[in-house]
Amino acid sequence: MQELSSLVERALAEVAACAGLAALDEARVRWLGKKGTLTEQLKSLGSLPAAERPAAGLRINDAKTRVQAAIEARREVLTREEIERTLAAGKIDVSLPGRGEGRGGLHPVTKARLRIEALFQRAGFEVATGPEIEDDFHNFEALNFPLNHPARAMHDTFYFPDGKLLRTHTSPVQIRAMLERGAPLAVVAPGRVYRCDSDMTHSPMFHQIEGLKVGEAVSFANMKAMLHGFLQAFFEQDLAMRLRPSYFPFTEPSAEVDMSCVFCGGKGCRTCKHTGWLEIAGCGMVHPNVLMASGIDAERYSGYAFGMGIDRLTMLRYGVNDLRLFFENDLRFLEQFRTL
Ligand code: 2NL
Repeated sequence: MQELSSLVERALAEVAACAGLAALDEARVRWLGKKGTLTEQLKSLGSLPAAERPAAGLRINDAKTRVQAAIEARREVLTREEIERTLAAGKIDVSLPGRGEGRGGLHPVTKARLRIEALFQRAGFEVATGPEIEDDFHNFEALNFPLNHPARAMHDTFYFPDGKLLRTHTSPVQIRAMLERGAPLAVVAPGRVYRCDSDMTHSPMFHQIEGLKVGEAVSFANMKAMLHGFLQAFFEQDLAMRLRPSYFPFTEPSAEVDMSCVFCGGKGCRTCKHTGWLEIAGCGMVHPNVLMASGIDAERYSGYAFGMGIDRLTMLRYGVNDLRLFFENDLRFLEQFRTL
């Protein structure tokens, strides 16, 4: 009896002295574990005379319960202390000054578009815009894509259930301009266009600018001079330009526009795949069917048209080598184009 109460005293003192949860658990094992001091006391009951066993058993169990309760109480205190410590370590001082607000700036694609628009405006073109959700007539039919024409497949189109579609080029804006204003006419149509295409160099949404000039004596030579002048102004350098025969349903004749590589000057490098040339636009004389579908007398008027990708022009002008940078809106990237 004397021995048991002094054991309990020692156990309670040890528990009270435990400074951490690990130490407390060690104390628990030492006193109440399988081979713990109090457990051993219970095991030694067998050596007592049978008459004394029930009373002794009760006392030992009472001792275990007291030690157990002390351990639980201590565990609660230590746990709370640990939570307080964790909270204090992770404390956020909400009165600290912030990192500052970024000043923002125009996206490089926007900067390039505005530059392109300004150059064409200086050459007498008006800027026209139109809806991104279009119908088959303005996106295809008026542009001389007959129904089931294979060229429609070239334009991996996003369709809505009602038959409407996301425009695959900004040509429909120019069709609308011709229908609304008639000839003569000179417009550029910049904007977002959509094609079901996505990889390292193709985004399903990209930016295009198309141009259209319709008048009584608008020629292929006029188009060639205007495109060459535009490219030299946009890149602020003397550039060679060449036209290669091509095919579009909405122009005849049609051509691809190449310019001498802005990085190597035509000597050959990675950007131009060692050809010295960069493919930069498509162009041609507006097909008479397109003029007629747009309410313009194709006997009296002729026109040229062209289209180019703004994203690619932006990459070449600012030396951006990865299209994905345009879509991440990483301020460290965008900051490099800030001019203010
Ligand atoms: C390209 C080729 C081109 C046109 C777009 C056009 C518009 C009308 C009538 C006739 Cl309303 N043509 N646009 C003409 C030739 C080429 O774009 O490679 N674009 C990125």
